[in-house]
Amino acid sequence: MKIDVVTLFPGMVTPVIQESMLKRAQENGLVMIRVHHLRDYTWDKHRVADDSPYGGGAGMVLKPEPIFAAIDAIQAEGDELRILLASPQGRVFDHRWAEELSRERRRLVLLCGHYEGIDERVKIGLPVEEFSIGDYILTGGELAALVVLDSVVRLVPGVLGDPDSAREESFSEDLLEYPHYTRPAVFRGMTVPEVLLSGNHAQIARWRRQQSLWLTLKRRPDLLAKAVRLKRITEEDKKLLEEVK
Ligand code: JF5
Repeated sequence: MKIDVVTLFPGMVTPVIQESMLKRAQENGLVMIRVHHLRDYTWDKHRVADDSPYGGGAGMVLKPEPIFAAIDAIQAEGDELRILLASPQGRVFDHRWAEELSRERRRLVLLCGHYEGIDERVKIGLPVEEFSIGDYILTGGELAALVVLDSVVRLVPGVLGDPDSAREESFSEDLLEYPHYTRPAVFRGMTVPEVLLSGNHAQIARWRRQQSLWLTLKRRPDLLAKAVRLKRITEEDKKLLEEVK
């Protein structure tokens, strides 16, 4: 899978893709991530990619030419593109969308706006899909692009290297994760639940499912209601919940 990030601030993106899972995914040839500096697609003396808004007002707006030039340059390599633009006005990004993008055959381009925004002609003249990572305002699209990048790449087959975790994830879809523990068994007087030390795998699975259901009911009742509607909650699950209530 090929992913390109187009930004005026490559320094915000490059160190992140050089660490941890994103680094390994690239080393293993599962994804190719490239970062493009918008300034490299300017030709004026001072290489400016932004300008003040027509009609007045505070701040700067990203100019259309460098963005179109960057997209043209990526497209010239011959791949079909799917262009995503971070924006508070976009469709809310979620795990379903991440799964869909992880199966995308086209090259993904994450376009990062900055400052007050991006010249509207980018949205008119390029086939961009706007996505939002939530109801708050960021300084720029870089952090939002990294959120999408991370959540998509971890779903690319082979990246997590553990087919078990993907299967477990789909089983517990729409529920919050159960609590996790590692050594030591006692830390500052806090103990690990007995069942996790028992070696009884059926009991452990039951406890974890019960914890997930309970935590979801308490913290995210909207998610539990959805799981019930989608018939992802079994009669056994209902018994587990009654028991813990
Ligand atoms: C951005 C102009 C884009 O602020 C966001 C954002 C908030 N939720 N999801 C995305 O995007 C960055 C900032 C300014 C355009």
